[in-house]
Order: sequence, then structure tokens, then C-alpha cells
Amino acid sequence: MIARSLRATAVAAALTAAAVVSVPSSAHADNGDGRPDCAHGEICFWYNAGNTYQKQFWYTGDHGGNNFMYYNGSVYRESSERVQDNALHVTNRDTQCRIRVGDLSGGLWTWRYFPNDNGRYHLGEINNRNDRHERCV
Ligand SMILES: [Ca+2]
Ligand SMILES: [Ca+2]
Repeated sequence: MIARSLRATAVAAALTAAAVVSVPSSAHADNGDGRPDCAHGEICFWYNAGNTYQKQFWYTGDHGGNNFMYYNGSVYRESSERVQDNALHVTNRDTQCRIRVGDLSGGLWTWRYFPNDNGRYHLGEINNRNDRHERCV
């Protein structure tokens, strides 16, 4: 009986370890609602002044490891264009708050703040330098 419960504990511990390991990949999996348009609640980055390449998030996140998405009329897929240091515009459709977008350079963050007003804003001095965005700060 004791051996059996120890084994169950070991299995539970192994499952916990696996869950912890999987966190970084799920953090990079934030793709908003998984659909092309910048929907209510999403934070949307634009590669250029056009609409083809976008990347959308629900949550605060680092931009490293994310690529812009594009929609070819039938399939919504990932492009080869990275998001980090490569975005021009942002639209904040967060349901609750403003966001800030930052560039980390020389150990210091430069932040720009954007209201959740559905406007499409140029990233200013941090365009093509964006490393991260944060909600409600
Ligand atoms: Ca979307
Ligand atoms: Ca940067």
C-alpha cells in the first residue's frame, strides 16, 4: 500500500516537471484568436503600413520566437518574418487597458504607451526595435 502511493507520487511529480518544461513553448503560442483580423481583445502588431503581415496576442509577451502571420485567402499561417525588432505599427484592442511596447538596449528599456482605442499607431523611435509588450502598466 505504501509502495503504491509512493509510485503515484512519483508519477505526479513527473507530470508536474513535464508541465513546467512546456511553459516556454506555450508562452510563444499566443496568437490571439488565431484568426487574421485584429479582433476585440487582441494586441496587434503590423510588419509595415500594409495589412498582409500581422501578429496578434492576447497577453503580455516577449517578441523573440514569434513570426508575423499572413492570410492567403484560405489559410492563416506563419511567415518567415520575425516580430522582434521588425514591427512598424501596433493596434491595442485590449478590453481593459493601455499597453506599452519596449526596446531593450544597453541594459535599459525604452517604452512607448498605447491606449486601447482601436487606433493604429506608429511605434515611433522603437519601430524595428521592439522586444516586448506589456498589458495594463
Ligand atoms: Ca486575430
Ligand atoms: Ca530591440
